[in-house]
Order: sequence, then C-alpha cells, then structure tokens
Amino acid sequence: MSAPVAAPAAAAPVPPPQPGTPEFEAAIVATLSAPAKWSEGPFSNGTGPNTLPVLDTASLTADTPFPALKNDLFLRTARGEACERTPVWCHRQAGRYLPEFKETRRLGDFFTMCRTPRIAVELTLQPIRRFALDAAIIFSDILVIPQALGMEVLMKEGVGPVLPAPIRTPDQMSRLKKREEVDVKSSLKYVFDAIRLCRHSLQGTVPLIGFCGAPWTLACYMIEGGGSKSYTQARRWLFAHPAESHALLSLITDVLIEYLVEQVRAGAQALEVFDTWSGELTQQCYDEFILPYVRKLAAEVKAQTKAQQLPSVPMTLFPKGSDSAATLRAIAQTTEYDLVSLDWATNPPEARAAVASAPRSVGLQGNLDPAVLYCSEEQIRAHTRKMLDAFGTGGRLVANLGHGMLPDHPLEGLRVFVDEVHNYSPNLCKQPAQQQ
Ligand code: 1CP
Repeated sequence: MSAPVAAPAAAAPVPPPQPGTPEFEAAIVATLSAPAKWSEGPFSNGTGPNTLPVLDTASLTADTPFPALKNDLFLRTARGEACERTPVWCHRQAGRYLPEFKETRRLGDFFTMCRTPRIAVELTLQPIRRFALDAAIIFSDILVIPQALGMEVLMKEGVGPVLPAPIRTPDQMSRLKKREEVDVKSSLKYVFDAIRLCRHSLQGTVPLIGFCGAPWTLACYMIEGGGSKSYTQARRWLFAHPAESHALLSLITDVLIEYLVEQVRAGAQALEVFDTWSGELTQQCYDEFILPYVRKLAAEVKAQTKAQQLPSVPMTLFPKGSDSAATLRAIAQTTEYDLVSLDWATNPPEARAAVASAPRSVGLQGNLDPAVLYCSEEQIRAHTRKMLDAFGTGGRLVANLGHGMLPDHPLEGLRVFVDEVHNYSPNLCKQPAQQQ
C-alpha cells in the first residue's frame, strides 16, 4: 500500500507591500496599468471603459490648467439653472460593490489608499468609467479630520472605523490639537493632491465633488470611538456637558472651514457636507448643536473662497434622518446650502414645500431607497420613475440614492437606475415647475 500523499499546505496570504517601499510603488504601477479587464461590465456613458487613466503626475505642474468641463448638468442644477435632464450620481459610488474596487483595495489598508493620491484617483474614476454618472466624488473619508486633530483612526475589515482612544470625557479633549496646532494644508495635503490629480484625470468628463463630515457626525465618532447604534454617549455629552460640546463642535467646524476652502483651491467643483447621524437628535438639540455649525461652515466657506478669489462652488448638506419640515425650513431659510440631500424616508413633495419657504431657491438631491437596487429591472425602473415624479416637474433635482451604495448591491441595479433617470427625466425637466 502506498503512503498517503500529504495535502499541500495552504499558501499563507501574502501581506500587502509597505507604503514607501519599491514593492509598493511597483504594485501601484501594476494596478494603474492593468489591462482593461473590467470592460465587460455595464457601461453606458459613451466614452468607453478605461479611457480615463490616472494621469502621470510628472506631466502636471501646479499651473497646468484644468481641462474644460464637458458635462455641467450637476453644477447647473445646483446653481438653479434649467437643465434638459436630471443629473444623477450616487453616494458611495466608489465602493466595494465594484470588483475593481475590491482588487485595488487589496493593495493596502484603507487610509493608505486615501493617502496615496494615484490610488485615491483610481478609486474615484472606477465608477465613472462604468456608469453614465454626472459627478465624481473624491475617494477619501470623513474620518481624516479626527486624524488631523491628533486621534488615531483605524478602518477594521468587517467592523468599520475604530478610534481606539475616544474622547469620552471633556477633560480628554486635551488630547486633541488646538486649532492653531492643526496644519490643514500639510496634514491633509494628500487629499488636496488627490483632488488636483483627479481634476486632470477626469479630463472634464464630469465635475468633481469634495466633501467632509458635518461637525456633529464627526463628534459622534470621536466620542463613541466608532460607529454605534444610537450614539448614546455622544448625545449624553450634549446634555451633560453643553459648554464643552460647543467647544468641541466649534473646533471641528473651524478645521472643516479651512479643509473645504483648500479642497476648492485644489480643484473641487462642488462640496457636500455629510451629516449622517443628525437624525439621532431632538429638534431642540438639532437647533442648538447642529444648525449653527453647519450654517457657519457654509457661510465661511462661501465668504473665504470669495475673498480669496477662488471659484464659487455649490454646497450640499445631507442631514440624514433630520428632514422634518421644521428642520428643512430652517436649513433653507437660515443657511447658504444650494442643495439639500434627502434620505429615502423623506417625502419629496413635503421637502419641496419646506424649502420653497425660503426667499432663495434651494434644490434637492435624492432619494431612491437603496434597497430598490436589489429588485428586478422593471421594478427599479418603476420606482425610479415614481421617485422622479414625486419631486415634480421643472428640474432643481439631482437624482441620487437616499443613502449610499452597499457592498452587495448588484452592478446592474445601479446601471438600470442611472439609465432610467436618463430616459425618463427629460420630459419632467421640460415642463414648468409646479407651484407648491
Ligand atoms: O475598506 C473599505 O473599502 C471600507 C468602505 C469605505 C469606503 C468605500 C469606508 C469606510 N469609507 C469609504 C469611502 C467614503 N466614505 C467616501 C468616498 C467614496 C464615495 O462616496 O464614492 C465618502 C464620501 C465617505 C463618507 C463617509 N464615511 C460617511 C458619510 C456618508 C455616509 O455614507 O453616511 C461616513 C458616515 C463615513 C464613515 C465610514 N467610513 C467607512 C465606513 C464603513 C463608515 C461608516 C461606518 C458607520 O456606519 O458608522
């Protein structure tokens, strides 16, 4: 009898190369020059897959002019101008639902990807190569701001963000840098470099959106130490330590103002402020701890970009879960956001009526339930039409999801959603706006 053959030992997973090493550089080059292997995917924007390479930084200087914009539907809608079709893009459009994203992400940990401009740009371009989207959003994360304030932030596989030393008590705020110690231009230079390179690499296909987390949403992560079901510790701060809560929110706001202004200087053509956890608060807490800070953020970014003769860019606020008529009226009447992004639970006609109470024109963005993208093609088309109809005629809408793409979303679902907005919205845009 022959001896049993030993099963070959499973190959140990190869760890990704360390940033800064020649192996890491070689891995980036290999990734960026990979053949057009994702070209078989759904694709409908007419420019062809992989026709948007990440440009070689050596060919660009700080004075190289940006290419002219070919598709300005998103910017025109944000400014309140008439459009022939509703622009469409999706929160978290650069993400794990894309096989090429997962492949590129294997290069290293999440924040290394954010800090490597060529990779951040590659991840930003991936959904633009595949789908007929009308805007790109720079690949980064809201949690780069707690890092710039001196906190450690890890992105744990299957868990999400983890801040190992949260600010659980007001005295622990001493661990944070003071405003004057935060050097936004140098500590977040990698974001600005990625934005500049992305503006060039997009070749004017669509505008580039920069972003940040809103002060309250960032405070939630800084106090809780990560994601949470209901942000009880962060909410407790507002009641137990109101003065210190204001100090923390002020510090974050002041850093965000400079961060967004620098994004515009780097080439961001629009800005979005994500207030993902604003819906956790009472109306009174919203009015006291959120509204003044998101208001100051928009007002200062607009004033400072103007004073510095930078482009005037539209700003969007996503007050997720806080879209009561009272809150939407307050946002429309007392802040300078050009667009308000709605989550899927908000009723579009009520939101339209609420923002119409403002003396200025405020546009809306949203708000297809992301769960629709798991449905059949016919169902996705029908629900997309229903959503567009609910916002009414006359434009002033950016089509988006009510939250973000999810890792198990089928690619086909996004393609069909985008396609239906392209097909159905021109007729709605042609008609005059309905009176509220
Ligand atoms: O390893 C991975 O790939 C993790 C998945 C991931 C991605 C793709 C994270 C971790 N962040 C991002 C990129 C990201 N995050 C972008 C750029 C890409 C794009 O939008 O196409 C943006 C705009 C964000 C913004 C962000 N990060 C928000 C606000 C928007 C929202 O979705 O509500 C929030 C709350 C975060 C924190 C965060 N980062 C990552 C996760 C999984 C989370 C959420 C954790 C939680 O639920 O508490």
